Amino acid sequence: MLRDRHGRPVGDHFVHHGTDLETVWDGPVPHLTPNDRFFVRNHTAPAVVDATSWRLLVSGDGVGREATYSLAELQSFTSQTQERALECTGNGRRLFGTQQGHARPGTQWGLGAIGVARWTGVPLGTILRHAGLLDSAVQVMAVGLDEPYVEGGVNHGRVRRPLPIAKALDDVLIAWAMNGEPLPRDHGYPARLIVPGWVGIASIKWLGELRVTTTAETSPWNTKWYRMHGVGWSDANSALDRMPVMSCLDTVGDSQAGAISGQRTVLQGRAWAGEAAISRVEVSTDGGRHWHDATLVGANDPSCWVGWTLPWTPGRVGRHDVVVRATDTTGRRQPQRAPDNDDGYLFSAAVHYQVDVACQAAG
Ligand SMILES: Nc1nc2c(c(=O)[nH]1)N[C@H]1C(S)=C(S)[C@@H](COP(=O)(O)O)O[C@H]1N2
Ligand SMILES: [Mo]
Repeated sequence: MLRDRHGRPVGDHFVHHGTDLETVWDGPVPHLTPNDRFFVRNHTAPAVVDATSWRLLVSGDGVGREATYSLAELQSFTSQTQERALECTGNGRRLFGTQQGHARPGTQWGLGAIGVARWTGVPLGTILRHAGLLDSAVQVMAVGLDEPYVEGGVNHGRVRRPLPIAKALDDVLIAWAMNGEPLPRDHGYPARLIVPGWVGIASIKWLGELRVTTTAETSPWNTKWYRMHGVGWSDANSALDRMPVMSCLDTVGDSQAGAISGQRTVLQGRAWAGEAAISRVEVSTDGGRHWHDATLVGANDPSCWVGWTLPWTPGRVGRHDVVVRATDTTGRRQPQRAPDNDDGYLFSAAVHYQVDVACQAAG
């Protein structure tokens, strides 16, 4: 079997960006993303963890006592299984260049740095309370077991990011299973956080420690990266937590491009919105002059994605500028332009697709 320089099989339906893998679909997109098609974003190499000797350490001045948990101990608490999306903060970064004319450095993701899985685990709040969470605790620093991240000769330490206590106690899971299987190594075996609706970096993989504190601590992953930098951004408005509302077109009829003039076809896609659900998807086939309401298809749960469809009978042959935009249940609607920022985070603009309508083939 052919393998790339990171030891992964090639020809595996992913777009390879160095250590990162982007999901690509060439047809209808299933509601649940299979584990072997789920995007991968690794700062270094996946940690190699022996699950039998692995222990999760809960530490810090925000808990009554330091505690450790084996995988079997975590699994002895009442577990939950939740369908949740996981999306990289840089999802759609390539579009800052292709659609807005300001290419931004970093992994040039299209819209394939998101997936939805059924995650099984124990609520983070259950474990924090079991460890004697104090009322005065303000945050949890989740620390990964992958190798310290070194960039430009600077060692930034282990991948870690603080989570405010309110979110930690709300709907965060310490997950050990993904779509009914143990977490694959690339996705954080044996356990990771799942922080629904928030920037992907919050969902720390290969979880090693939860440092609970009564004062706010920072890490480079919420000061240097995963924060808006550039013109118009300041300390007051640049912190990142919830993901924006977003939508995409997946198929036109049976293919990704091309329909037949005069014949009815169907446009299909998905929409998602961080912690929210979707209230509306609109589609334009004339570059945004006229909009049509699409029909939402299937489950429409918060922190997940929903399908949409719209029948379409092209009125002419040639290139069409198809645009999709969604509105979420909190009233956020995708803008025409995503707010620019140096690192190309949170691309949220309505996406334009070129759809070529060919003449009907002769008999
Ligand atoms: N320990 C650790 N956790 C991590 C990362 C990492 O490199 N190391 N990457 C983060 C980022 S940026 C994202 S988008 C998600 C990706 O999760 P996935 O690879 O399972 O799709 O994991 C997050 N958790
Ligand atoms: Mo990410």
